[in-house]
Parts: sequence; structure tokens; C-alpha cells
Amino acid sequence: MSNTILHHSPLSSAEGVKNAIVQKLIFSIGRDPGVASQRDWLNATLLAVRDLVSEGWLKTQRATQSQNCRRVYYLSMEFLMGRTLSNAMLAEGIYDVVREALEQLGLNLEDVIEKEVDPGLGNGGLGRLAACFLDSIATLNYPGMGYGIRYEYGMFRQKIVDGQQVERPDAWLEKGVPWEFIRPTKRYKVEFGGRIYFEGDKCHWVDTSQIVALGYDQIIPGYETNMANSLRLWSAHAGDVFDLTKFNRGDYFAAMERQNSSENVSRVLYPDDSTYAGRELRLRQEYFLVSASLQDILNRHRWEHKTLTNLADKVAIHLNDTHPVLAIPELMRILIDKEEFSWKAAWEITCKVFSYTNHTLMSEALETWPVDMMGAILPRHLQLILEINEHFLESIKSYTEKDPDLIRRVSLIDENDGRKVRMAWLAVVASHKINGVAKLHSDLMVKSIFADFAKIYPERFCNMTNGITPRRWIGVANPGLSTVIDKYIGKSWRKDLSHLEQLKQYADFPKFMQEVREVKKANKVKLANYIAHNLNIVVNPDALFDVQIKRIHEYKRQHLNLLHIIARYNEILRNPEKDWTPRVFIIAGKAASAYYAAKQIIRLINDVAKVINNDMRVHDKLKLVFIPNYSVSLAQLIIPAADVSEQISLAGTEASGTSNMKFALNGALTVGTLDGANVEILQNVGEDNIFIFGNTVEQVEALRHKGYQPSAYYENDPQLREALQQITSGAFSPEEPGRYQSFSPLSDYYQAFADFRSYVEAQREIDKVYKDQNLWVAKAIQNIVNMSYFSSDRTIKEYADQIWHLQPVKL
Ligand code: NBG
Repeated sequence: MSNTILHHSPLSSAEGVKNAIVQKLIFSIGRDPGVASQRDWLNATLLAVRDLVSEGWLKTQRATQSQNCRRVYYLSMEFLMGRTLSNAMLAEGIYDVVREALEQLGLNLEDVIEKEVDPGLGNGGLGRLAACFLDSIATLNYPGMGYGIRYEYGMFRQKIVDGQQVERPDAWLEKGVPWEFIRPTKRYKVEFGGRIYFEGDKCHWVDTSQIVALGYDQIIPGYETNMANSLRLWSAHAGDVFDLTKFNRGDYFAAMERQNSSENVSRVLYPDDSTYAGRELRLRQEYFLVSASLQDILNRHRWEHKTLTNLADKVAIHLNDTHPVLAIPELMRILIDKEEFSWKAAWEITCKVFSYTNHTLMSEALETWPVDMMGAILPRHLQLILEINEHFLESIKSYTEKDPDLIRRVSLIDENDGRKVRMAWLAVVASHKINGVAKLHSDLMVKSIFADFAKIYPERFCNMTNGITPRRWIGVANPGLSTVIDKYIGKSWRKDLSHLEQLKQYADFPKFMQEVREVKKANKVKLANYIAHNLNIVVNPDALFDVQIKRIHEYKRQHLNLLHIIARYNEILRNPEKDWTPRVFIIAGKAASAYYAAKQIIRLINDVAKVINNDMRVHDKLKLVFIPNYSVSLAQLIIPAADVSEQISLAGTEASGTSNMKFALNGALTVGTLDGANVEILQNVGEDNIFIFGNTVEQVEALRHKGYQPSAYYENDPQLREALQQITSGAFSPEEPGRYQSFSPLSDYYQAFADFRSYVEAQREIDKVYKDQNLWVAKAIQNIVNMSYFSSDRTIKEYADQIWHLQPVKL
């Protein structure tokens, strides 16, 4: 490696930045400044900023190597990074100077930023958490790296046509990704299929089909540190299998066939898994990620240490949910079959290397793979899993003698209904630490799905409550609030969110309160403009903005929100003269393409919105807006504008939630159940500053136990009964009255009816408090200043100390 001293960047003056951008435009993009589009300027700016970040990046790599640091590798099928430019400029402290440079070029920075593609390489909370974690790992100077897949098509683009969700492909790569570096030397062969045979103890995996994984790197700059880490995403290629003979004979389709089927592996995020082919592709994707990443990790380790025997001293691999769990048998396979470790030695290393986060207790989300399918695609891995299972069952003999049924419950193979490999069980058996993502969830995890394992391995289970990065979720998303905070306590809160506590002394200063209020108002005006411009709906920024944004799912209960909106609409019509607090309800989120009930919920929201928004009798009191195509960048627009944050899942179903944290940190008040991290938000902000309603986990379970009767609730509640009747009788779908006749969320598995009354009461309380604007802003401030616990820096420090055992790199 060369030790050339890196040149210092010229980006400290507007003049320097301007020159750098123009240079990039001409020499890297090949555009004449006279005809360049906004996107060309964006790309030129990204390249100029990337140069600056690259310096720290190279230094970090050198320092990590020379200090012989232990590293963490975060394996995740999803990374929802959001746009890079503004985050990188803030991290490097060059936001203002870039703005000035662009102004000199006749461009507006905000417009240029809006041109950047927001890659949707994830579904929701799990993928965004991975992105917040990478930001914190870099900012805290920990040596670490993310590994994922560079899907050609990310999360679909959601359009609403006649009130219904329509999915459109998201061809995000077409616009170019100037932030990434292609890594032509990081290419690895990934094998599938074939068969295995043994020669003595030695296993051979032969007759496989092969594809190539090609690495693309993105720099993850730490905030105000010279540190920068990498996210390496793998793209699938056919390698040199293109059949020139066939092509020359004019048989173009046959010539391309192998190439297409190889490249399908990184074609799209989460293919529809309702069919066998879809599921099989998903299994291939998971192995593709794992195989390429492990080859890369082991290569680096070999290069630095010349041996793999000390792997566990230097490498921690974190499994973000069960999706990358095949890394366990893959590491075993490499160590045993390629590196000739004994089974025992390989297992010892494996158990020290891996740790695993569980992100849900929903049984349908716990991955299993049919034994036959795995045997056909990954025969050696299946064989190793069976062997791991044998050793494991042998090791728990003392338990199974007392409780013979335990074998059936904890076996890595589910024999109940066709043989299936239980990926979560495999993760638990091979990981030295297993964590949940909020206190309540971690407690429930060891009482429910992992109860048996918690008895066998009590020391392995722990909790790491999720967090969010304050850089993006205040710094980038809410510049107005950032400026106010800076004015009172300086800028250091971005690196240490506990400094927000210093704001407490100003909490009742009229001037501070006024400033916080003005920022919220300005953010609401911005959102109102977006809504007017894109959806043609006029909303009043002085109304209370009530927001629920997240994936559409029955357990998240968007339909409970809707039931209250309908009840409220009816009440306003009955009592128009009452002093109603004007409200704008805002809902956004995507439904999985095969999830019928969720799609029906979207349709109903839009149907109800149409009726309400066109009813002049309520026009200044009530509006309902569904914002299509929810994304990280939309979240950055919507969250800072919210007064109320809807976190209304049935207690015991939402593992943590992370938008709940983003809202409170931006001064929205939560209306929520005692679920996920809401419980800890309550503890931090205090019960006067949050609206808690609904049944507790214990009450929910008791109801289930005695046989939950939804009808008992609507029979006793005229408001609920009326709203339900309106939905099912077609009051919101006059053109098709039967549309919601058998609307499945109304079978009420998630007990929305049981919580309805207490939800409506909480909403009344909200109306009352909002009328006293001083009281409201005081409560909002109590949310902001008490949220420091929820910084992902705190979370990552806990992971680093208790699970990964990392030390910061010295720069
Ligand atoms: C989600 C949970 C959320 C949680 C995120 C991040 C999955 C499988 N789980 O409650 O539903 O906040 O993970 O931990 O995406």
C-alpha cells in the first residue's frame, strides 16, 4: 500500500468548491456548464464532495489495518440509506460553503438536493435501522462495515390510482449513482445447486452452477470525525458465461439466458414470496449476500493476519434478523472444507463470531426453508445444518430427558408440516448474543418464541433498544430546529445527544418556546405546500397535523386510526357548532404487493378521504390526506411537520418502532399503546407529555385466552357501531356498496375494537390540550429535551461494548 500523503482538499472556500464542481462537471460527467441540467450539477456536486470524504475513508482503512483493530461486519438484506448529499455535507461541515458556491453558479442548493435519487433498498424499519447504525458506527470511530445487496430494483414506487395502490418498478440505477465506487477486483464466485459426496471425512461440493458477485462501495462518513466506513453492496453477474457461439449463430435469446437467470439474483428487493419460484429466488439472494460477504471478510483477514485461526479475535459478524443466517453454515463450510479445520474448531470459531438481532415476534415473519428446497440449492449447507442439529440436540440431553417434547420444539428442523429449517433457531444456537430491539420486545422474546432457548442459554439473551441518528433526523431533516438548538446550547448535541438536556433550563423561556413553535409552523407550511402541489388538497397549517406513516399492516392498525376519523366526522356533522380543534390526518405507507387486507386498508383510507375532503360542512375542521410513495426523504419532510405521532399497534406486536423516536425528537406528541419502544419513550418524556391508551400486553393476552369477542365492543359502543356500519354498507364507496362488506381487518384479530373507546378518549384529550398552544409547545419541548436516550450512538455503544467488543480506531 502506498503511503502518499493525501492532498488537502480545496473545499474550504466557496471559490474552491465552485472550481471543484465545475471540474467534475466537465471532466467526470462530460457536460458543458452552459447546457448542464440540475441533475448534472447534482452529480458534479456529489463527486466533488465524495472526493473530500474519500480522504478520511482511505485514512480510516490505513489506521484500522495498522492498529490491528477488531472489526464488526453488519450483514443485512436491507439498507435504507436515504439521500447522501446533504448528510455528507453536514458531516464534513461544508453545507454553507457548497450552498454559496452553487449560488455563484446560479443554482439553489435545496433544488439540487431534491434531484438526488433516494434508493429504496429496504422495506422499512429494519433497513433504516441498519442505515442509522452505519452512521453511528462511523461517527463513534468504530471499525465496521456493512454488507448488502445492490438490488437493481428497490422497493416499488407506489402510485394511487382510483384510490388503490399500484406498484411501479423503481429503476433507481438508471439515473446513475455518482456516490458509489465500483470495485472490479472485489469479485467472487457464488455457487448453487450440484451435489455433495464424501471422501472419508472430506466433503466435496461439485457440479454447481456459478454466478459472480461484484462489489460496489459507498462511503459512510462519520460526523465531524475524519472517519469514514464502507457499505459494500453486491451485484450479481453471469461472469464470462456469455455464449458467443450461440450469439454469432443469431440465437440471441439462448446466448443471454444464463446471464439473465444469474442476474435475477440481485434484480429486485424481496421478490413476491407467495410462489415457490419467488421463495427460491429469495433463498438464493440470501446465500448470495452471505457467500460474497464471507469470502471478502476472510480474504481481508487472511491478508492482514496470514491465518484464520485468530478469526474470532478480530472479527464480529452481526446478523440483521434471520435473513443472513446462512452465514453460519457457510463459515463452517469454508473452515472445514477449504481450510481443513476440524468440526469442533470450526464450530468454536463460528459461535464466537456471530451475534443476531431479532426484529419481530410475528410468527409469519420467522423464516423457515423447506428442507427439499435447501437441499436442492445448498446441499452442503443443509447437511451441515443437520449435523449442527445433531450436536445441539445431543448437548441438551439433560433437558430432554426431563422434557421429551423439548426435542420437537427446539430442533432446527420443524417436522410438523413438511420438513423445514428454522432459521431463527439456527441463529440462536450459533450466536453468542441474541438481542431484541426494545425492552418490552426483549422480555417478550424470552418468554415466547425463545422461551426454551432462554432456559438453555440464559446468558446469551439481551436487549439493545433501537435508536436513530440525530444527524439525519434533526440535522438534515429539520434545519430550523437545529438552528434554534444551536443558538441555546451550541452544536455539540449532534455528536452527543445527551447535551439536549442542557435545553431544559430554557424549556419555559417564552422566547425559546416561541422559536420552537415558529419552526414547527414553518415545517407545516412546507408540508402543506407539498400536499397542495402534489395532491391538490389544501390543508390549513394552523390545524393540528396528526400523522401515521409506516408500512400498512393490520397489526399497526391504520384501520383503528380510520375508525376514529370516521367517528369524528360523524360527530362534527352532528355538532357543527362545537368548538372543534381543526385536524389534518396524514397517512402514508406501502402495502406488500400480495397483502390483500393491507391494500384494502389503503383503498378505504382513500375512499374515506374523498368523502371527507369533498364535504364542505367539515372543510375547515377535518381533512384526511394519504401521501403516496412513502420513503426516507418523505419521512424527512413529514416528521418535522407533525404535531401528533400515531403509534397505535396492538400491545405486544410492534417490536420497537423507530419513527416513534423520530417524531418525539422533532417535537410531536405521541398517541400510543404500551407497545415496543413507546414504553421507554413514556419513561423518558413522562406521562404528562404523551397520550397512552389501550390494553396492555397482559390484558391483550387475557382477552385472547378467554376468547376475544369483537362484537361485544361494537354492540356497546354506538360510535364504533355506526362507523363500522358505514364502512360495510358502502357509505364511503357508493359506486360499489359491497366493496368493504367482508373487510378482513374487521374480523379484528388485532383487537382494534377493544382499544377503540380509550383511543377516542385519548384523542379528545389531545384536542383539549392543543387548544392551549402554550401548554402544547411546553409538552413538545419536553419531548425534544428528553429524547437523548434514543440516539443510535447510545445503541451502538451498547452493541460495541456488550456484543461486538470493539474499540474506536485512533485517527
Ligand atoms: C421491524 C419491527 C420494528 C422495528 C424494526 C427495527 C422487521 C422484521 N421488524 O418495530 O417491526 O423498529 O424492525 O428493529 O422489519
